[in-house]
Amino acid sequence: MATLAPHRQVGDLAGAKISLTQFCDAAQAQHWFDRLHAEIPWERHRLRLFGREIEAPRLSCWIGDAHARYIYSGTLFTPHAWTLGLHELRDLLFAQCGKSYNSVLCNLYRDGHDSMGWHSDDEPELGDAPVIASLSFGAVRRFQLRHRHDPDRRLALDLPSGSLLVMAGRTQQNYRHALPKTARQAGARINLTFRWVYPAG
Ligand SMILES: O=C(O)CCC(=O)C(=O)O
Ligand SMILES: [Mn+2]
Repeated sequence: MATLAPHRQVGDLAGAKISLTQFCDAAQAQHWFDRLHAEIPWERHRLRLFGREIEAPRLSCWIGDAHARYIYSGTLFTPHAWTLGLHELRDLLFAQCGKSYNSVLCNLYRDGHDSMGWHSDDEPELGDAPVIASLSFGAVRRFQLRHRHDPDRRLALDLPSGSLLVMAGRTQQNYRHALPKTARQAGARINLTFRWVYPAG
């Protein structure tokens, strides 16, 4: 796997452990995009934000082993069963990175208006130092990361189709990340964040 250069890196990213590599080539990425677009039962998730319920600005689906229940934005998600394609990708990630995952949050950004706000994936069921593997297929979108307290520690990466971003170590404790809207013309993009969820209790 080739290592891609970060698009822009500002300041010192101490306390974050991030790597960006190419998972597959452009033709394979297009194949995965088409297959996952058709195969995943996309849903409109409702999120709780500052006491109000809003519709998430993207389509999503929580998929995983039956016990991999996950509370996200104040809502408990019981996983859908693995699709064949996602199961295959889970096995490929294990072969390439040696990491096992029991769940994946799938997001479909239909165009540049769809987005994800600033957050950390720091729910207790992910453990202290989760290793989150994020695969992107389709339109290139900018991913931003910034330290919780130090504005000089931030990073912006344009994530190409077929890329694999891994966030590990104390990244979630120390940083937040986001996928902002873009005014530029953008086609659809699928992002998969593979996670290991510890069973409740
Ligand atoms: O779409 C992305 O690249 C980020 C997705 C993300 O942060 C998440 O699913 O928690
Ligand atoms: Mn996230």
